[in-house]
Amino acid sequence: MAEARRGRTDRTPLRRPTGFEDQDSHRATCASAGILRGPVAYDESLCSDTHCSCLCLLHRDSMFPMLWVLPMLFAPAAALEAPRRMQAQFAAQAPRLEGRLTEWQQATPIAFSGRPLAGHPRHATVYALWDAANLYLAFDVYSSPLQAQVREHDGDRLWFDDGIEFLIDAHRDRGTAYLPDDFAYHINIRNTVFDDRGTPQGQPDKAWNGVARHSVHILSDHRYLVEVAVPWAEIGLTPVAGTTRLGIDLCVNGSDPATGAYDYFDWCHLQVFHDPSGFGEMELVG
Ligand SMILES: [Ca+2]
Repeated sequence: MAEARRGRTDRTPLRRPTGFEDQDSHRATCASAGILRGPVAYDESLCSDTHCSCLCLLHRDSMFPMLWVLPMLFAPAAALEAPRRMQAQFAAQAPRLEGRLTEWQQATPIAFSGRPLAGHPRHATVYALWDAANLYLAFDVYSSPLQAQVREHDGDRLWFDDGIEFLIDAHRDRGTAYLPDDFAYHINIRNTVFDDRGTPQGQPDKAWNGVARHSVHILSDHRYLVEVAVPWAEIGLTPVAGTTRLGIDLCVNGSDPATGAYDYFDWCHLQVFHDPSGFGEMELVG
């Protein structure tokens, strides 16, 4: 995933991929690690482009050891902000995941947006509900013309398809390591999933497969709805209104079918996605 909130000071330095010997393998390593996926991360010109943080690390260490420090010294106020917050409302009636937005009106939605992609505006509204069995999320997304290629579970490059992601830090540790209480779902508009969970070593493991229920409804050429029910047993918490809080980020991926241009936008403006220190917070209410 790619740029946003440059010069953050509220996190440890970007995770350095290891084992790369040239720029192509470096990019591949970043991609497989889920780091800095974005249009800039795959542009051949990026080795000299400060928009590509993964490649900047290469340059930072070898060529410009001081220049990259300066933006961090003058980080915008947003970098010092408290975590973003949202609420999940208790669901008097569980949503059926059948594409009915009316079932989500009991929630307090949040909205976030991205840069236009191929001239098309992009934004998302996310609804969160809960009951004793599940945490429920619904993503109502507007984007460029929709496309998706990946049909295999845990298929490579699924995040280049139109689709959504959410990442959860169940214990709200807000650490930089991606631990076993941290997990992520990527769901493209074919309703295909790439899911992973953290390990004791702090790395995402795509061999983990979750059991969340999910559905996708295409509402127009530019709009779709993804609904998800994540069991609390999978999250590893017993939900309590007014007490339970999760670390969470919400993301939308998209590629323009005419140009192939890719971009994402996320609620928390993460720079490294498998890094719970940048996640926002969700409180259960109701
Ligand atoms: Ca998996």
